[in-house]
Amino acid sequence: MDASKNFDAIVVGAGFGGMYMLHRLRSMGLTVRVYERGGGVGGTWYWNRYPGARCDLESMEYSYSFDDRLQQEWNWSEKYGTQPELLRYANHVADRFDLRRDIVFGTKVVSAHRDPTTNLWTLTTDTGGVAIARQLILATGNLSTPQLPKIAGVAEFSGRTFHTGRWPQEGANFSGRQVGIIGTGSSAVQTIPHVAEQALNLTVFQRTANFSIPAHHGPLDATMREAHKKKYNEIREAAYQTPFGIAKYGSPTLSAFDVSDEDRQKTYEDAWKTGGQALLFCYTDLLTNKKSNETAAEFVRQRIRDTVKNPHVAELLCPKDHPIGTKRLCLDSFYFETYNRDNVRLVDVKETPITRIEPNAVVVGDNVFEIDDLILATGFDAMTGAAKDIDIQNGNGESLTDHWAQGPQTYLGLMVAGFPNMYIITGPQSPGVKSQMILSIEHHVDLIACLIQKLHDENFNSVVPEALAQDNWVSHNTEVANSTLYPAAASWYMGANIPGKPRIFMPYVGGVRQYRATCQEIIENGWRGFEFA
Ligand code: N01
Repeated sequence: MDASKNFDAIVVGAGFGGMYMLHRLRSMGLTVRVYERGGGVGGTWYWNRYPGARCDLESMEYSYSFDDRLQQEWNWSEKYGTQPELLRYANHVADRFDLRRDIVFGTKVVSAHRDPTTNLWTLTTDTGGVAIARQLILATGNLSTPQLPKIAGVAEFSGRTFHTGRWPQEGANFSGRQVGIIGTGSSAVQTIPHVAEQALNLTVFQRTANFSIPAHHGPLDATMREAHKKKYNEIREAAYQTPFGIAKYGSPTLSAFDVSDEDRQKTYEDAWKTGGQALLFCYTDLLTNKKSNETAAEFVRQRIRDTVKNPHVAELLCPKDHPIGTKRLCLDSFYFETYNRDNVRLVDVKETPITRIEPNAVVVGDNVFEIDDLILATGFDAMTGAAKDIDIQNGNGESLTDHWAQGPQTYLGLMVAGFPNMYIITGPQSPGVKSQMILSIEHHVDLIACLIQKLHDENFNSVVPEALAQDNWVSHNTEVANSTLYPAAASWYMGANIPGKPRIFMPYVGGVRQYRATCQEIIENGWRGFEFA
């Protein structure tokens, strides 16, 4: 066997998860190969280059904590990291820890087959490469497989077509162009104000109105930044003690109905002025009690009506079919204001869906909207798309796609029963997407590293979750979700945005604090639910 093809571990993906996993495994003395489909590191921030792309969590929190010198020396320039700055950060980390020498870029992993006799995984790539390793780590991301809408004629559109999640590296200029955009999720909400400023005109095709809160971006005050750095360790630990892993948003103590209407209104107004996700953290029961939720939802609808001058357009932009926060709350900069521009029009495609796309137009019923460019802000096959895109076979006659036919099943979002030595960073049934992503990534990478270290230390060949432990965890995940309002929305959390995808609520919403405590308790009980062989 060619020695250069053999590694202790293979990591798929060089986003924030894959990068830290590589660093962590290498520091344990393991040989590691990382495959990355993109031409560089950064994952989400490599691909999502659409105008206005930014993180919706503040940069001082949305950053690595594993290396104190890194967090002390890096200076974020803005409150919310812009895509270019986040990508610079990813590249800085790659340089600083000399990560690139173990990453093969521009290469998609096509298959991963396990040999049950040797317990080794063999991977093949779209460039004809083959690599073998005992440990396989999927750092493939939760929002990395763009979803193209199944609309008649979309492939025959003769102008330029963009997907927000595959934006061209060289950018795009829309000056003098008639642009159409399909979708009004987080990506569209950030893209629309920027394109509207450039384009001759912009037509927004909206199926579902979304709640959005002003981000109030701005430069990061150097004094505040330095003060934050001084307390970094404290703040990072405080984040673990909150439901969503964000120190800034602690745990509320009052129900929305513990206070008077006036006090509640004042609290919402303050949260609106703060911007960001603050509004969702005003009361304990906003995501569990429909009536409480409605108080926050109506507050936001009223802000939309105050902002958008045309009452008909304002009403179309008011979300009424899902509780606020049950779809990812969008953060924007002048999104609703954009609808006051003369060159922007909103087309409701809920009542009458898009009929077809013609080479130079989008047709909705009897109306033909001529466009030169089409932007698809139509989202992703979230949480399972990227893993299922690889032909993963466990060597006992089962593929991951078969195993997940009724929806994803994992133990702690970390491993899958029947698939030994295969780990997922922030997989389904983990808090990942419902938390500060980098915090959850670091937690998972550390757990995976501990498991692998245990295999080495105790001369085990493999680790796999017990089927019963997995079943119980999946049921618990569903029970927790059903005790909230989350399942009330047809969201990507539910797989509802992909025709035919099983509807199962995928993220763990019991909170970061509870999740970490559960993991800790499992470890203290000899990694209960894991089988070592
Ligand atoms: O995707 P989405 P996204 N006809 O799935 C519409 C993260 N993120 O890329 O709701 C008409 O939310 C679809 O309509 P509907 C964040 O977690 C973070 O915007 O299905 N419309 C919806 O409006 C976010 O939640 C940041 O009825 C069609 C839109 O397309 C996640 O990524 C920034 C359609 C898709 O919205 C995904 O966000 C960006 C059709 N045939 C993203 N098909 C930040 O950190 C789809 N749609 C700030």
